[in-house]
Amino acid sequence: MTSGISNLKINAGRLQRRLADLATIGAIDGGGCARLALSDEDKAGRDLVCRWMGELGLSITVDAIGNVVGVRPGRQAGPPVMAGSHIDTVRTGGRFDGNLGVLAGLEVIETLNEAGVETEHPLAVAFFTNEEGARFAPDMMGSLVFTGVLPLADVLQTRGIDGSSVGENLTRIGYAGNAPVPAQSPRAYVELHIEQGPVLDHEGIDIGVVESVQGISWTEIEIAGVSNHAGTTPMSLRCDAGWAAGSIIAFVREMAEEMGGSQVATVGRIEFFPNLVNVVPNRAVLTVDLRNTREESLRSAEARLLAHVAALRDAEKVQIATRCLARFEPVPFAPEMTALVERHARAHGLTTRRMPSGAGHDAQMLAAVCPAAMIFVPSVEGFSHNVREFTHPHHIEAGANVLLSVLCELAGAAKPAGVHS
Ligand code: HGY
Ligand code: MN
Ligand code: MN
Repeated sequence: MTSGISNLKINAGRLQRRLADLATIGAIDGGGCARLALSDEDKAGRDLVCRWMGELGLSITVDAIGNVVGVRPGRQAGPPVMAGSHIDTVRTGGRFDGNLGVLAGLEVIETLNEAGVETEHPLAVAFFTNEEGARFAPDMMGSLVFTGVLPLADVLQTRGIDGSSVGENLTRIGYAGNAPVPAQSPRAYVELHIEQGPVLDHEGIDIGVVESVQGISWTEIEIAGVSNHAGTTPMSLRCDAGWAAGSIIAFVREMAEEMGGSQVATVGRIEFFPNLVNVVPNRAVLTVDLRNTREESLRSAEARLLAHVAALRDAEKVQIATRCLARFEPVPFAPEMTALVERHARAHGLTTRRMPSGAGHDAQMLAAVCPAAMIFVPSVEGFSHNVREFTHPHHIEAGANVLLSVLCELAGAAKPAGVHS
C-alpha cells in the first residue's frame, strides 16, 4: 500500500509549461492546436512527448499502429498501471483535449522520480493514435487496435477524408512501430481529461467522476442526384442532392430535440458537387454523428434516420448510400474504479459529481481489457473542439493530483526505507 507519500503533490508550473510547449506545435489563432492524426504536426507533437518520456527515463515502445507507451519499472515485473490519452487534435482543437491526460501522466512520473518513490507495479504513460477520428474514422482507432477490437491490417488500409491511407501516413511520419498489437493489457488504466461540456463549470464542481461513456454512431451518407441548370430546371423535375442533404440535416436536429434526454445529433462534415452557385448539386456527402447514453434510444434514432433516408430516395428520386464510420455502445466503468476516483478526489478536499461522458475516449476501449477510470476537470463554459477550450490552472493542478494519488494506490507506491524529503 502507499506509505509516506500522502503529502506528495505534482509541480503545477511544470505541467503548465509542458501544456504550453506542446500547444506551440500546430498552433492556430486563438491559442488552439491543429494536429490532425498522422499529420506532420502530429509527428512533431509525438517527437516532443517521446523526448520528454526519454528524459524521464521511461522505456518507450511504439506499436504497429503508432501507439506510444513509456514505462517506469516497478519492484515487480508485469503489466503496468497506465495513465494515458491522446495528443492528436481536431482542426479547431484546444490545448487540453487529450494532451492533459498524457502530460499529467508525465508529471506524475517526474514527481515520483524527484521524491524517490518506488512502485510495486510498473507505471506507464501512453498516447494512442488517432483518438479523434476526424481525419480517419473511427475515433479511438489506436486504442481499438491496442485492445484487439480492430484488426491492424484493415486499419492500415483505412482511407481518410483526404484520400490517403493510415498505413502510408504512419510510415511517412516514422511511427509504424514494431511492438505487437493487440498489446499486453495494462493492470489498470486511468485517464485524466477535460469534461468538454458545461456541467462541472455550471455547477461549480471540481472533479467529474465518470461512470460511463455514451454510445456513438457515425454514418457517412452519399447522395447521388442529377446536376442541372439552376435557372431553367423546374422544381418538379429536380433530383437535387443538395436539397436532400439539407433535409437530413434538418431531420436529425429536429429528431434529437424531440427525443430529448441525452440524445444529440450533428452533421459536421458536408461536401457538394460541383459546388457551384448556378448548378443543382448532383452529389452530396455528409456525416451524421448520433449519441445517447441509452443504447436502445440510440438504435431508435438510427432507425428513424434510415427511414427518413428511404423516404427521401422516393420523394426526390435520388440514390442514397450509407456507410457506418463508427459504432460504439455505451460503456460503463467498473464501480470499484469510479469509487476509487471519488474517494481520492474527496480526500484532496475537492467537490465531485458522478456523470457520463458525452465525448468518446480511449478509456472506453481500455475498459474492455482492464479496470479503467476517468477523472474529469471542468471546461470553462463547456467549450471544446474550439480554440476557446479552457480549464483553470487550479483545476488542472487538482486533476493531476487526483491522478497522482489514484495511480500511487493502484501501483502500490511507497518511499523506500530511509528516503525522507
Ligand atoms: O468524438 C469524440 O467524442 C472524441 O473527441 N473523439
Ligand atoms: Mn479527447
Ligand atoms: Mn476530442
